[in-house]
Amino acid sequence: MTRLLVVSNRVSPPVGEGKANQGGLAVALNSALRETNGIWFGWSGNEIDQFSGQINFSRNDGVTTATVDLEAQDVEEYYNGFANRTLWPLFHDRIDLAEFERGFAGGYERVNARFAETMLPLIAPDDLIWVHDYHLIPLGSELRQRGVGNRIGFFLHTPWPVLRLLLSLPHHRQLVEALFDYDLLGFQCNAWRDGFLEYVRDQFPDAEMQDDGTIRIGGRSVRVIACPIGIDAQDFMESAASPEAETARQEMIKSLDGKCLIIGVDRLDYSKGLEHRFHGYERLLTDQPHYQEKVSLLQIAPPSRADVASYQDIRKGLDALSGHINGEFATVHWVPLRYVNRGYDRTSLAGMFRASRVGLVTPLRDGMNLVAKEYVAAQDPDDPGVLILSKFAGAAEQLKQALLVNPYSPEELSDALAQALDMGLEERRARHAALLESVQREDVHWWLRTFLDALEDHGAEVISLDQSRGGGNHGGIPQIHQSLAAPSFA
Ligand code: ADQ
Repeated sequence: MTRLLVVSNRVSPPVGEGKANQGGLAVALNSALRETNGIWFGWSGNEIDQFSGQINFSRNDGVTTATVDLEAQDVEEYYNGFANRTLWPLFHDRIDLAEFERGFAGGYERVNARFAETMLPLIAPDDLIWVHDYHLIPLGSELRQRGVGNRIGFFLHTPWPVLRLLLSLPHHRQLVEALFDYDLLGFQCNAWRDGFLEYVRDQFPDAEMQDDGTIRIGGRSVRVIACPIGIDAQDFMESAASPEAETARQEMIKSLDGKCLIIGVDRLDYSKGLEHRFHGYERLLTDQPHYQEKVSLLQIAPPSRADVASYQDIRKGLDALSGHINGEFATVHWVPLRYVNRGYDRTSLAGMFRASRVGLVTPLRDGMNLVAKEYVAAQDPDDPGVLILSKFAGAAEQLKQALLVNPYSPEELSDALAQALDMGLEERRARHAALLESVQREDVHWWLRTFLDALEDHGAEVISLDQSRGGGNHGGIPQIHQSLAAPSFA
C-alpha cells in the first residue's frame, strides 16, 4: 500500500492500552498509517504568540504524528470563526446562526495556506494525501499552487448544504472551486453527494458530469463518491459483551428500579436536536400518561465548543428545559429525565446502551451519526433495544430498519417512542438483525478501504488527463492551476 499522509484539524494518535476510549475513526486511520508508515498532520491544539511553522513530531504505537501550533488569532478566526461559526451552522441548515465575517474567512484562508506550506517538506512523491473535513476545504488547492502533483482526496464528515443555503455564503463559488483541485471527494451519503452535484450543475454549467461521478471542469477532473463512514463493529460488539460493560449494564438496570430506559448520547451541539427530543419526550408523558413512572430518559451530552456563544445558549436552553420537564412530571419516586453533561468511556456507554429499551438518535442534520451504529452494535441480539433515528442523519440511508422519524415533530417522536416501548420481541429481533448486518458489513475498515481504493485507482486517469500532475511533487505549478485565480474567501 502506498504511504498515507492524513491531514485533519486535530490529530488523534493511538493511545495504546486505552483503545477503549478511542473512536473507530482514529483506530482505523491509525492502523492504515501504521501499515504504510504514514504520517498524521494537523494542529496541536496549542496557541503561540507568533506562527513559526515548526513541526512537532511524535511517534506512538508505530504511528508518526506531525503537529503545528497556531496563533491565538488563527484559532479565533479559522477554528472558532470560519469553521465553527460560519461553515458548521451553514452545513447543518442553521443559517440563522451562521456568521459571515471577512476576518473569519481571511483567517481560514491563512491557516490553510500555513498548513500547506508547513507540510510541504513531509510529502514524498508517491504519497497518497487524505484531507479531512470542513476546516480544510482549500488545503488541496493550496498544495496544488505549491506544485504538489500527488493524488489528494478529501472527505467531508458533515452534510453538504442545499443549494439555496450555500448561495448565502459570500464567495461560495471559490470555496467549491477549491474542491475541484482534489482527485477524489467523499461524502457520507447519496443525499450530500447529490446536493454537491446539484450545486455544481447550477453554478458551473460548463462542468461535464460523467456517470461514474467524475466531474471534468477547466482541464481538471475530480471523482465524487458517497462513502459512508462506519464504526469498528467487531470491536464495539466485543466491548459491549465484556465484563466491564456488563457491570455498567447491571448498575444502570439497578438504578432504573424497573423503569424502561430510553437513552440518548450526543455531543452538546444544536445540530443534535436535543431540545426537540426533550419536547418529544414531554409530549409522550403528556399525551400518553400511562408511561409516567414507567420510563426514564437518560440524555448524556458532554459540552463541546464552549467558546462559541451559540453553544453556551443551547446549554442554557437545555438546562431550563430539563428542569421544566422534571418539575412538571417528577414524583418523589421518579425522575423522568436524567440529563448528564459529561462523557463516558466507550465500554460504559456500550453497557448503558445494552441496558436500554430505546436508543434515541434524532439530530436535525448530521453527516452520518456514529452513535446510531454503536447503539446497534451494543445490543444483545436475543433481546435488543429499538433504534429511533432521524430521517435527516446520513445514517438513515443505511439503517432503514430503525424507526425513522422527523425530529422536528414532537408528535412523531412521541408516537415512535410509544411504538418502540411496546414493540414485541420478534419484531425487535428482526429489525436489529437487519441493522446489525449493515453496521457490520459497512464498518470503518470497509470505509477506509473503499475511499483509499478509489483514491489510488483514480491516479492513472488523472495522469492521462493532465500530464503535468503526474510527474511527482514539487515539479512546478501545473498549467491548469496557473490559469485559475487562487480562491479567496476574504
Ligand atoms: P460528531 O458530530 O462528533 O462527528 P458522531 O458521529 O455522533 O458525531 O460521533 C461522536 C462519537 O463521540 C461517537 O463515537 C460517540 O460514541 C462519541 N460520544 C458522543 N457522546 C459521547 C459521550 N457523552 N461520552 C463519550 N463518547 C461520546 C462528526 C459528524 C458526524 C459523523 C462523524 C464521523 O458530525 O455526522 O458521523 O463526524 O464522520
